[in-house]
Amino acid sequence: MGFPYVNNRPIEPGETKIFEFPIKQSGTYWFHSHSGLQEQRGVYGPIVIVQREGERISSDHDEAIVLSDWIDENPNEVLRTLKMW
Ligand SMILES: [Cu+2]
Repeated sequence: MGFPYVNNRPIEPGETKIFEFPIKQSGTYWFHSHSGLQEQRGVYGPIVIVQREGERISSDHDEAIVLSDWIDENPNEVLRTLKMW
């Protein structure tokens, strides 16, 4: 819901921010941080928006699985290396 210093001020550590926005479609999406290299450090996850009514797939339960690549290197070091090329 925005970028720090572009359309929002950063959310400080320990602070809570509630975003309100109209939901126009259902589906599985993901959220991720745009602060520094937090996304590369794992600040991301799934968001599942279930439609209120209409046709639904019947199941016992749903699970969201997030697949990602990972490197044990410091993200700042990875970025520094990428900028060398
Ligand atoms: Cu993004």
